Amino acid sequence: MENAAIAAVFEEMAELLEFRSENPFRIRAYRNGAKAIRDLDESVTSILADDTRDLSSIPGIGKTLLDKTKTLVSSGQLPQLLKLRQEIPDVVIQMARIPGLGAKKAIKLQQELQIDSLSDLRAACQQDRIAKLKGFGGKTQQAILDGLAIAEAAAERIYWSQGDQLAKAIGQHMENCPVIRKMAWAGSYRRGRETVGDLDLLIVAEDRPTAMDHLETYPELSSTILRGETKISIRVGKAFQVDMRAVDDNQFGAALQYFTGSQAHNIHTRRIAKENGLKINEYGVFSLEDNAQVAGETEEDVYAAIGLRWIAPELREDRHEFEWSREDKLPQLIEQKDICGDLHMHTNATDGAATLREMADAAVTRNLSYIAITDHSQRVSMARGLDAERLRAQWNMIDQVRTEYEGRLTILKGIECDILEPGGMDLPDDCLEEADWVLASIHYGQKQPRDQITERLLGAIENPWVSCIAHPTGRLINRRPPYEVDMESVMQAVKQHGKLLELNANPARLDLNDVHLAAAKRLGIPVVISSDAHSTDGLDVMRYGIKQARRGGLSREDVGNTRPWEELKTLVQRG
Ligand code: DGT
Ligand code: CA
Ligand code: CA
Ligand code: ZN
Repeated sequence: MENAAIAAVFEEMAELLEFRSENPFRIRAYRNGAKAIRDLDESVTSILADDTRDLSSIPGIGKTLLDKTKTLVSSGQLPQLLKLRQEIPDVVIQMARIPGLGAKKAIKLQQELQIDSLSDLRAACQQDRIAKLKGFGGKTQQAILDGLAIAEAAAERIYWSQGDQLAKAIGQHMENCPVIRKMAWAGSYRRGRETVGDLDLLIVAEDRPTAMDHLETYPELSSTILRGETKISIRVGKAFQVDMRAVDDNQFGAALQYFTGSQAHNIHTRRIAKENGLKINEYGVFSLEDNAQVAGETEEDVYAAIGLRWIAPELREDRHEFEWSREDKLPQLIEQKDICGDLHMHTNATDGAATLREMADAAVTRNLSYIAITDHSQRVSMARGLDAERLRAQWNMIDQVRTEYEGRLTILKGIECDILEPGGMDLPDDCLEEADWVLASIHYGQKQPRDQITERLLGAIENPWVSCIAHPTGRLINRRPPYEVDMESVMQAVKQHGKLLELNANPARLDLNDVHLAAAKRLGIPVVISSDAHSTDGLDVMRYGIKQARRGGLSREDVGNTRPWEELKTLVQRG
């Protein structure tokens, strides 16, 4: 058994005994023993095996710990630990990690109020039951509530869109700081990951303490976690962490490259550097021979120094970017300005907030040349989904409105038609046939087995009038996993039947994900990026879809709605 493993067992013993408010000397004995063993540069196992040696002569390890260590090394287990783990429920350990609570109080709460989960704990606070408990009081109750929020928020990754809002607000605040000469966001936010764990800001400043002071005056700041000479970490709002690092001008590119990550990408760049007799880190690229700096000021220089073309941050996940960069095959990634239409949006005929004309005006303002109105079909009763009659009435209205927008905007007759639980479409074929654009999607029966969901999707793909599958996996980021579905078969069928796949740009959906998008591209399936807007402002989520598409490596050509409608229409096989 490794020393580290033995030390970890003693550490856990100490923690659990602490939960039980055991004798502090006993707790400390375990802690000291854990540290002694962790820091020991010889193997405890071999010392025990050597008759001439005495483990208990090592400071920190007394007679009791010697016996425990022997048991542990010979059997791989410590019965006392197993027993303690059974006695102390998980929720107590979770509660004890909440700032402002701690072990003793956690145990007391669990025992006296029968708290079984963190949501029980929150409820107890809200019902004022904790304030009434002996030894707690109103202040402690409030501290627990605050601590709960921090513990929960710190565990959650926020949507990229929320990270973006925060980054823009902090960026604006920092622009008013006169000592800052350069500033850039790095990390997962820059890579456009669908969720962001924390934000990473890099700056070049004439006076670092002043720049840090300025960050600390950010109005939403709730606390400073740590502050050193080059790095400061703060909490913003409920608990979100923002790191800011100050670097030298001639290291800026190297730092930006390093702190953009991903870690897997960085490990790969280090390997390439080494193969070229170079060393790469957050300070620059250096010659292994004489340590001279070869690059560092810009990212382009840094990549060039190790024989690579600059790689867009969205691609830096150590997937295919290195081979593409080496072979000069990096895709020219899609940009917002390439988009000319939006083929998924709702009006107040169903669950949207705006009228048909308001949506059309909003689309014109956003320089789109065509939109499809795709309200829900009847199965979605909660949204007052359209039956064939109401749908045809909407299309009549579109016929009238169309003339008003001639030469400015093409309004397509569309529908987001549900794929029913037993399979089949929610509206008859003769109705779907009259549409310009038919989205098929699943909103019910999402927990069905994989085969059944796959069959439903295949059925929709085979329907002659369906144009595109909307939000193909049904996932909601942080809230609902994708349904079980054989995406391989779905994509094959989409390809075979000449249909399209949607990338739903809603920041909570971003469905398809980056990996599926890369697969669609490989198979030559055109992807349509759509807002799924339920209001005029909802059209603006398009840019989150663009980010996701870039992570999937999509170029302009890979995306259907970068083409005029007349051209896009020919990509869809209908009838
Ligand atoms: P996040 O914050 O969880 O959404 O993801 P990142 O990628 O922003 O991760 P973060 O904030 O921990 O660090 C930012 C970047 O810094 C990361 O992508 C790569 C780089 N980095 C940080 N720590 C290490 C490390 O120990 N080794 C290497 N190679 N790179 C690191
Ligand atoms: Ca980060
Ligand atoms: Ca970070
Ligand atoms: Zn929709």
